[in-house]
Amino acid sequence: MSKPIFNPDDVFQFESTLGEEERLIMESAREYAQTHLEPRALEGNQEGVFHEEIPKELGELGLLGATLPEEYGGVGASHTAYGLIARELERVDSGYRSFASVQSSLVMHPINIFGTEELKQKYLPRLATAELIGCFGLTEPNSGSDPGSMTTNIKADGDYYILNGAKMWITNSPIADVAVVWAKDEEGIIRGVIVDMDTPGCSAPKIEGKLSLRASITGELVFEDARIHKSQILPNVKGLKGPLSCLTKARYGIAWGAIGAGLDCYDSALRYSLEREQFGKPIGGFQLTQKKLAEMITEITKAQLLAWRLGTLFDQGKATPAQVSMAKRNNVHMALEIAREARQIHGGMGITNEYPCMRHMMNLETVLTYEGTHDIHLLITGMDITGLNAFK
Ligand code: TGC
Ligand code: FAD
Repeated sequence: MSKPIFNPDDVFQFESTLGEEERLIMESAREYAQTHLEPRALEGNQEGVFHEEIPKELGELGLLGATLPEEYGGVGASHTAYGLIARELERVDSGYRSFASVQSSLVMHPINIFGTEELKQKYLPRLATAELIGCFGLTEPNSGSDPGSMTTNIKADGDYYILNGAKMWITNSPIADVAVVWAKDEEGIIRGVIVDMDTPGCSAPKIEGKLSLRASITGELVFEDARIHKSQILPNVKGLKGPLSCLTKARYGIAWGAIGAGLDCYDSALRYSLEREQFGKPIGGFQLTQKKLAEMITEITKAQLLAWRLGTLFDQGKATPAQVSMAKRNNVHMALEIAREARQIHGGMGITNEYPCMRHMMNLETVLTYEGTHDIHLLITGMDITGLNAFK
């Protein structure tokens, strides 16, 4: 048996199952991310700046809302292709995968599945090109893991709703043209409202001082008697399952994205271990370093097979929220552990910005927390196993 060329991206050759379009999407996302995105993402992370020209570049390549039909600006891509886009963006920096997750899964997806034809025509093609930037407002200052306790509300007033409340930790909000906002109606039922952010009474102050996801822009959403036309409501969903079903799609993308961050750390650690010599030989020649590297690539490969299978289940309409929770939790934790191990292999150099491990590690602390914390996903798995709810 001839020895295969070792490709850390594809140890078990899942890429041989990709269709031509999936492969093209993966390659174009990778080429763009490595060549054009990386320099600005690294500088943006250092300076705490989101480069506002990048969304349009992603849009031009068809990387936003890719699973949507062409008539709404998508390319009708498979969920595996969507996952591979996330992997390639997060291989560079979680901040830009975050941007794409929100635009695609948390803004375009709910408008596509819960919106009227008029709303779809009005927003989706312009979101696909990033002519419009979107954000998703679920979390509030006193309502994080328990979004059902939200207090943001809408009250009917003729042809309008009056929107009041505040959302916290909202990716993209300071630069967003449009926000998908989840609010309770007068009966206490959660509804989705599409808010044009230039409406009087709407503001989005930026959150400063983040030590994680510095290349992403995060803010609040504040609504003070904002008048939103009733045609802006998402008519086809009521209750917490509306926002949670969007999260199911975005969490799936994160399960893929984390693999990209893990691969970048592994790749850097492997190179460093072959170059750096101590005790007269490369540190990659010591058993303890090899143990770290071998365990890293094993965990990445397992995580990727999980994500790949989940993508197939999504395309068949069979993926469950509990499967997504298991994959998001496992894969993000896996990537965070790899970032820490990779940092160790780089010794003192690992704490500098010459190498990617510490930056990925800091980013992944956010990824472990948003879209459902590590422990919340464990409790979802626990409920799936036992049928007993341990949240409340
Ligand atoms: P619970 O009673 O369990 O469920 C309420 C209704 O929702 C249904 N459901 C889901 N539907 C679709 N997808 C899911 N994943 C679903 N999970 C639950 C459920 O069947 C029920 O339906 P129905 O018809 O019976 O009404 O709700 P609960 O109040 O007990 O809460 C459950 C819990 C804790 C799991 C959930 O609320 C949760 O997931 N909490 C975590 C909150 C979270 O993930 N927030 C994320 C905010 S957005 C974000 O972080 C974006 S980061 C973006 C980026 O930059 O990438
Ligand atoms: P809390 O819910 O207060 O949790 C604190 C701790 O308590 C956690 O460890 C949690 O696991 C634990 N805990 C809570 N409940 C239980 C329980 N029942 N049992 C055991 N332990 C429990 N939200 C949006 O809506 N849109 C966005 O675009 C968005 N982007 C974000 C970007 C960034 C950079 C960050 C940091 C967050 C973002 N979020 C966004 C918010 C994110 O989803 C929340 O931070 C997350 O859901 C956790 O909520 P919390 O921070 O209020 O923590």
